[in-house]
Amino acid sequence: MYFGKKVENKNERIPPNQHVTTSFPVLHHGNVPYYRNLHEEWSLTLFGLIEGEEKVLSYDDFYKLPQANSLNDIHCVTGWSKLDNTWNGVFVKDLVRGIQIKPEAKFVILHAEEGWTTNLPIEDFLKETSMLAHSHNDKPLTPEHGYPVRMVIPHLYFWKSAKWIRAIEFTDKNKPGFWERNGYHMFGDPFKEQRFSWD
Ligand SMILES: Nc1nc2c(c(=O)[nH]1)N[C@H]1C(S)=C(S)[C@@H](COP(=O)(O)O)O[C@H]1N2
Ligand SMILES: [Mo]
Repeated sequence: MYFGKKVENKNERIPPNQHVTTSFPVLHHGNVPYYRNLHEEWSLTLFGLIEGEEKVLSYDDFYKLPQANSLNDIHCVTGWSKLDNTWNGVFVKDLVRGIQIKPEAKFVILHAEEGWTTNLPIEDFLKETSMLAHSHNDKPLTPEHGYPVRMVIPHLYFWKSAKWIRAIEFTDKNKPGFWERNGYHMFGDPFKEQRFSWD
């Protein structure tokens, strides 16, 4: 199943002041993690405003969730856009099927390796196009691009798409993440050019 807009005129898909690249730039703060044994070194924790205990998924648990494909465009706040990306992984709606999110949860904080975080409203996290991806264009993610699992939130600037994701926090407060504390926008809609906090 492919999600994503099939707009004939590609120009309509390019947000203002973005240029299209066919390469796949690597952008992040901090170090690339290298895992030797995913079963021992990787897990994904869902915590915060959910009913019951926090939920910890192992690498195997994650791969047992319904697997899907998604097709979309990505837009980096530094100015590049990359069209027609295929991702394989688990849609957020399938990830959260087994948990009960409390109604007070209005925001989500994505936690990655080394304490890196990003924040977004819960409805954007739960959008049908939001995915936890393990592959890009039919190949497993490379360590630089987020192996083993990264977030893909295609409708927001790509800094919201946490690489090396390790936990998802459901919260009632919109706590700024790493780039949001460093001057980037709390929401980050590329079509409204919400790059910096003052935009
Ligand atoms: N964990 C983590 N995820 C991150 C970042 C980061 O610094 N750390 N940078 C973000 C930014 S600014 C961008 S543009 C994309 C880049 O993803 P790519 O390197 O796969 O192109 O990752 C996002 N996810
Ligand atoms: Mo970015």
